[in-house]
Amino acid sequence: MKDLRLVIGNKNYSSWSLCPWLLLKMFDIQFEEIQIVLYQDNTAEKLGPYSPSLKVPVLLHREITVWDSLAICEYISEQYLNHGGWPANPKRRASARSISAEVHSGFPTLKQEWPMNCKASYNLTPSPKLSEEIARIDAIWSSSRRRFGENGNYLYGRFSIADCMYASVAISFNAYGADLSEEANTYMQVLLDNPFVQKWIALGRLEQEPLSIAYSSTG
Ligand SMILES: N[C@@H](CCC(=O)N[C@@H](CS)C(=O)NCC(=O)O)C(=O)O
Repeated sequence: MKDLRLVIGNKNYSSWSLCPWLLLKMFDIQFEEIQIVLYQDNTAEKLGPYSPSLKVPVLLHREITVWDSLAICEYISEQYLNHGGWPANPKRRASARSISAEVHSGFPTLKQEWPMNCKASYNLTPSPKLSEEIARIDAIWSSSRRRFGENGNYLYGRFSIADCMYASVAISFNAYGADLSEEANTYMQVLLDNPFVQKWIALGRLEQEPLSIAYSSTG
């Protein structure tokens, strides 16, 4: 058994599982992946031994359990990356933490109306509320790229936890056909071209669980 284990849900639907999974992959941290199929009759029973919240993701590190995507990313950054999961500069770090918290706690319409689905390919007109949320995310991406992105292609130049937190949004925007500014669209494409995001999408597409079950909860 590996020192570090990450419990995740269906790759096709579990947007929050993608965040710490991507961080671990990007920083080449070895871990064992435990996948639990969500929204089945026995899902709670299977999650019970691992997850106090009965949700995924959950990180198991020796006797320590960390649940909730952002808390897990923080823990990985602290324990394995010497805090390098965030930008080193305090101003950039504050911004990265703010936009990560914003997507973690916000954008309820996006999560409800355009949940991550690696198999989806639509061109949908968003509702007015969803359009507002898309515009806000577009502004976050464009402004971070413009102000802080000079040393690379990610929001703060080099890859950070903020990119992990927005990876599933890129998958949704691409899947449902969000109309973005050029800057935001370029960044979305950077996330979609990331080899580990591509791997996640490819594996998600192979999963067979029916949509009707997975759509019973936002994820
Ligand atoms: N705030 C939590 C949300 C976790 C969450 O809602 N996970 C979904 C899958 S992405 C889940 O476990 N759903 C199972 C359920 O609600 O029964 C996080 O960021 O980790």
